[in-house]
Amino acid sequence: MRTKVAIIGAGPAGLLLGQLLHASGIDNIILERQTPEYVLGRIRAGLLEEGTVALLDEVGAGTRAHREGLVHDGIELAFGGSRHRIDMKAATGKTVMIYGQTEVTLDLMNARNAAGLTTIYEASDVQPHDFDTDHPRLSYVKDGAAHEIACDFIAGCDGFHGISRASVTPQAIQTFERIYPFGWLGILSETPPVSHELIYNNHERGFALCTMRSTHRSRYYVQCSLDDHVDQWPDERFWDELKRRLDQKAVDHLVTGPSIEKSIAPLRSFVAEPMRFGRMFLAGDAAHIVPPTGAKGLNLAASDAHYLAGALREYYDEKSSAGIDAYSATALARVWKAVRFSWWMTSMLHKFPDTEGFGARIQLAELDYVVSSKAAMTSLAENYVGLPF
Ligand code: FAS
Ligand code: PHB
Repeated sequence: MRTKVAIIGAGPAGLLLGQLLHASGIDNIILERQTPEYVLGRIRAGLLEEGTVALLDEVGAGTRAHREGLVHDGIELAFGGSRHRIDMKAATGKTVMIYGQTEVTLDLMNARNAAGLTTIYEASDVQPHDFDTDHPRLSYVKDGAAHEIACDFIAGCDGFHGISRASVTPQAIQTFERIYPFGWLGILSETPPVSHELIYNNHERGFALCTMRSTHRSRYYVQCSLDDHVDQWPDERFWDELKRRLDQKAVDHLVTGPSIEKSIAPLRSFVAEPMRFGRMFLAGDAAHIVPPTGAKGLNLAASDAHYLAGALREYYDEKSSAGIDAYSATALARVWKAVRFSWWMTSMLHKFPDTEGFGARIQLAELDYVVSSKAAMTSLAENYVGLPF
């Protein structure tokens, strides 16, 4: 088999890249190790920047998001027993959209199928080869048979635990990492959200986030120990702990119900540099991970896909390598700003082992400054709605 761009991974990065390339007439094939159902079953992000929605529109996969997504003008920060609204639309003219990653992935899968593009699911032992030559290729196994795909370029969109970054010689890559001493325990429930916008809570017992997937499906997170296991958190314990971290108005409006999904995600900041190795490029979680506090993970996957598709379009249409030569630096410039913002939000809102005294006062001073300064609120808002591509 031969294609121009061989993509590893059918998550948001791979699927969006595939559609952007298709829109430019650039042939591509996606290899995915899981089934479509497994990929759709992963409950992850829920908030889209306007730029991400615009990319879905660009590839003809935004219709349902506009119909079903919830457009939010602001968020609330709760600390010290009171809530403070950050009016992001007033500060930036931009909004965000609540629309689950599962739905984004489904819409992109449907767009890809409608275009008759090739996605090989349950492809095992995917291996990138010779990406430091002009003849890169992918090998994989499907139904017990070995296969190869010759290509011009490889896009590693295979997430944090994928094969693409792992295939780079250690001397050629530099990584930067911060692992946080806690995780997020998330629950999905068919209950109306506690508020019409998101509430980020700094509490002495730990962080809590009230978010949603629709007007009848809520998503809540509480900061938990890395030693915790989901089995230790029956629904009743989750709801009790959440109530202890929310202000009274939120507690009064909270509708509890059985969990339809419950999981614990560890939090880390991670960046691999560069994001290009000869004829192999990394995009999305394959290259970087952010703590979900800033809602950036999925949106960074989208901006990487945007940059990489533009670079490859320039290569094929204008016979110029300027775009692909600049891809890594261009993508990393936006990645690091999002990594900084996600680290800052996480540092400001979570209970850290050493924040009993001085650290806790600094957090409250930071929060008090943010909600009482137009400049500080605008800075938070412009990062949250998404910096320009
Ligand atoms: P993905 O991990 O989504 O997709 C990679 C794909 O590659 C997967 O389908 C995988 O099966 C496939 N793959 C891996 N190795 C392969 C191989 N060797 N061969 C073939 N295929 C392979 N972000 C937010 O903004 N907000 C959140 O609340 C949030 N919560 C999260 C919770 C969890 C538990 C996790 C893990 C992430 C969360 N994220 C969140 C971040 C998440 O949304 C990612 O940013 C997003 O999935 C990135 O998309 P991709 O880069 O496509 O990676
Ligand atoms: C979510 O809806 O899952 C979500 C929203 C905002 C975040 C993190 C998660 O910062």
